[in-house]
Amino acid sequence: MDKKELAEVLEDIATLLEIKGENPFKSNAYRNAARTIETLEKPLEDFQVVEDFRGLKGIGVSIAEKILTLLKEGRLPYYEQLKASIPSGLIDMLSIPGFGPKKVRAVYENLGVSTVGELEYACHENKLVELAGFGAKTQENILKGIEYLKKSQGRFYFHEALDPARELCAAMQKVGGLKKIEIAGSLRRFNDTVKDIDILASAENPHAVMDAFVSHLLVESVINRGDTKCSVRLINGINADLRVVSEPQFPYALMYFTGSKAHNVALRGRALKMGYKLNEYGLFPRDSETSEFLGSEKEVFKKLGLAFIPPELREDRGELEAAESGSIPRLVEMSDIKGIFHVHTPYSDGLASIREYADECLKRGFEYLGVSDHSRSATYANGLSPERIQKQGEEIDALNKKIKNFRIFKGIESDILSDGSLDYPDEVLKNLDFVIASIHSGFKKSKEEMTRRLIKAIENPYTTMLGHPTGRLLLAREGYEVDMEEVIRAAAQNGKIIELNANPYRFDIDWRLIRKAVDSGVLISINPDAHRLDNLDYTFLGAGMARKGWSEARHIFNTRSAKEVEEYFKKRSG
Ligand code: DGT
Ligand code: CA
Ligand code: ZN
Repeated sequence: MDKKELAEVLEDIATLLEIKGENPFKSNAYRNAARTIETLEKPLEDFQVVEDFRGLKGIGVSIAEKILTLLKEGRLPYYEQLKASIPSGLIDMLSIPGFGPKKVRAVYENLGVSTVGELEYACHENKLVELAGFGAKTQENILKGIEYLKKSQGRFYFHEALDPARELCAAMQKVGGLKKIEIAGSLRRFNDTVKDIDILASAENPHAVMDAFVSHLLVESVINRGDTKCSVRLINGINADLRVVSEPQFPYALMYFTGSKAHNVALRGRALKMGYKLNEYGLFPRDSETSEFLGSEKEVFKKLGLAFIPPELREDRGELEAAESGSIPRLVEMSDIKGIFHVHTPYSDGLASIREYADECLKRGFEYLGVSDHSRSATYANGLSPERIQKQGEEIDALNKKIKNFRIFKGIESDILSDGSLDYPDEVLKNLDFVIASIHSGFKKSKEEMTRRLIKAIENPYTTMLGHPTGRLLLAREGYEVDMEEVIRAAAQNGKIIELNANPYRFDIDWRLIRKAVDSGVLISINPDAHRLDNLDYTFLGAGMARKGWSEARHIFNTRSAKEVEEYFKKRSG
């Protein structure tokens, strides 16, 4: 058990106690202990007896004993009994956005509601309108939350599926006689979330490939296995399907299983008009049972009078027309990206130092780095006072002198305050190279107010880019309500950049809106929003999402060279 897991158990205990309505001091004690453990500097090995915890904030004898039991035995009877003492449906309810332990307890005690389904029913019967602490508006929000939960259930974050999919493919690649292997489905199309992993292979010996698949370390159980298809459940809960087809069938099957369904339907319709039947087995001239023999997707598209359509664009959003008229864009690639903005250092809530980020950027072939810690209103994230901005600036100046062929830009991620203004006076902002303006609090305003607030931030002459413009957290929280088309228009008018926050829990701005933004002439910056070194990997995911939004290199701000970026910033500050 590591610190994080330990902290999670303590946090869970606090939540369970709250649901049970026990003394708030008790649940707070566990919550504080969780925080202490999470930020502990000493290794857990240093804690062997209760005395070792002396002096640690929030950890008394009773909690210390429980921690020791967890560390020694990997389980805690107290925790297990606590869990068993309340209906499990109550814990499920906590997944409803905005529905915390106190609300769970209130509906359980007063309405006898103990599952998400019952809660939905109770909302439909207006039972929450009269309940103390609730009301019509809250009831409406709960229903929205349940709707959201239902939609997102059974879906996973993109990177959670991509990493194991790649490992599975790598293992199968080692099997002799393997001809082709590709990830298909929503993963190949770079959807922001996915239901499962689809892999397609062709091989001389399908059974050997399937053996490698089902016996992989990441596989928890085999759901079923036939001659050409098998399905497994991975240890992280994601299902993976492998299909093995003949080599001539491969391009057709790849197209089919890449989807999307809507794209397939449109493509099949086009084929039909041209006198063909198209399916996962082949492309059949009318009245023939023998497929055309075409070696790749590219050739199949060509036969249908189309240029190759990159998988990211296969969503039936005009890609067939573009492929017919030869106007499929040359989509941005990772290799076009020359630097990154938006990293957090220990000055606020990040874990890697400026120097470490710079070295890592150099290693990755980048020319520059833009540091942007949180601003002073973000007290929870240790936001920077003007003095500390100054100090960080001095550190950056020194590093810029020391590190050759690299440039570190000084920035800040400024909170957008509730009235739309930025978090520092102009005297502070004017010394920075760039400002990312983001909303981190006050989500619950009306759509009009939110839109006005964002536009005011965009109009601020010191704002360089708008950070994670809708504030959404995929599978967890819908973004605040905002008229993004108006925001995009304002960004275009004011010559401001919009961030594509490449953190896979956000992917914000949404890919559908990226296309709108670039068509309106707005530059997009693919920002990892890194809080640790390996978060720089997010840049790759962001590039995929930008591709899905039909972006070319010229649409992406950080495909520019360090020199071009410097000039851009200079021109802005006049
Ligand atoms: P997901 O898994 O929900 O994230 O999205 P996909 O697109 O990976 O969907 P999935 O796994 O159900 O199916 C993979 C592909 O197979 C899908 O993109 C298109 C194709 N496909 C599946 N069912 C049908 C169907 O009923 N009709 C057509 N035309 N294609 C289908
Ligand atoms: Ca899929
Ligand atoms: Zn940030």
